[in-house]
Amino acid sequence: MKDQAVTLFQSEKEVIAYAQGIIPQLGSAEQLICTEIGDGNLNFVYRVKNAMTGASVIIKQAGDFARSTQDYKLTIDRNRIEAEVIRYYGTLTPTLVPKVYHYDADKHCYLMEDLGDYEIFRKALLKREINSVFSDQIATFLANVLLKTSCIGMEPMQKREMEKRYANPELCKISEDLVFTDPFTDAGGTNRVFEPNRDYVEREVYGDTELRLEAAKLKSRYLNQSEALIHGDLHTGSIFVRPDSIKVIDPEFAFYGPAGYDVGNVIGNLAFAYINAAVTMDDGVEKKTFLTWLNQTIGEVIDLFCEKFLQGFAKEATDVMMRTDGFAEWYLAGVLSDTAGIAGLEMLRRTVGEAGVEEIRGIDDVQLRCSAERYAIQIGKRLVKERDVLNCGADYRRVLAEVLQQ
Ligand code: SR1
Ligand code: MG
Repeated sequence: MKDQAVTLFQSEKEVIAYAQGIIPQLGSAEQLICTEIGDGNLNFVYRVKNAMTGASVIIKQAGDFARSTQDYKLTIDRNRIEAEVIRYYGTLTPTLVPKVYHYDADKHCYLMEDLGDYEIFRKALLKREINSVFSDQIATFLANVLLKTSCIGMEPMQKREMEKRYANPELCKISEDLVFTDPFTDAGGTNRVFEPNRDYVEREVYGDTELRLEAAKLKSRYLNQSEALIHGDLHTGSIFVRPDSIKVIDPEFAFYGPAGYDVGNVIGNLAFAYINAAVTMDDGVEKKTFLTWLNQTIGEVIDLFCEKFLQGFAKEATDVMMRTDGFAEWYLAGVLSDTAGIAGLEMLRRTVGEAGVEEIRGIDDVQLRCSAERYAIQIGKRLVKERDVLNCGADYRRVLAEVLQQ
């Protein structure tokens, strides 16, 4: 991708004029209100809404730097990848992603459906909202995407074309550093270790040579295992929820990588919600109900994913060799090993690394935050080290229960 001039929208008025030009049905410019609603690390997100009719659209624009840090100069091509991948996922699971209306390479932005009646899952979990469709719908999304973009559901020639189209080296470099390297080396001193836990982190993370070796093996899988068009950053901030529906957003880190990366990110981030609730909620019925649901949900995501993956495999696999008895189970075992390993790495990196999560960094009480971090580190280490024997939902629930002693 050649260098391209990067000019961000300069005012809300400019965004309104732009949106109105692309979608005149929104109404006249005087009726439109624009609000910047981006709360992520990288992009600018605008909602343009007609105050009278309620018609609205979301515009997501990529700049050439991260909002959260100047450490990463970023390609704006990630905006193309994101828009195209949402559209592609939409052909596989139409109800589980937003509709993309328009992509504009010159303005490095795209326009999509406003999911105004949804909320970010991380926020819903922090409000202790129970969602009874999440596990089933995310498992459907994962099984569909991870099968249908892989060598099982796609012809090799098409898959190789897709690998080129979505190579995404700059965004992968961020994950190579933040997920697989810095949490174990603190190279560049960019980790954000909570001072009261520094000795603990130095002993349990930096000082654990077995953990470092397993993280290195997982890094080589990330670099070499071109299995499926993965989302690449499927944490609970990349999922919108409503009581009856979920939508996956933000696949700007998408590339052909190990399928277990996405499943692992979902699990790791659900575990953060679990730890936060376990540590900060007052004992009582609400806490018990929420933790029971979350614990079941973690197990269900794994078990439903396996079920749907194997069902889908039977329908999708056409290659004579891949239809060999035992192949589907062998392939799934590899995905599950990566799932546990990545869930563990996500927990470690979001605790000690540069990019944290609100469930940990938002805990004000020093003692409670220390406890939450230690739980996350211990769960993370076990998931990484025991990844080859964590094969079903009950295995994850057991690890959670053993570490939190609940
Ligand atoms: C510099 S980007 C930091 C983090 O935010 C994104 O959502 C990814 O998780 C990345 O690691
Ligand atoms: Mg994101």
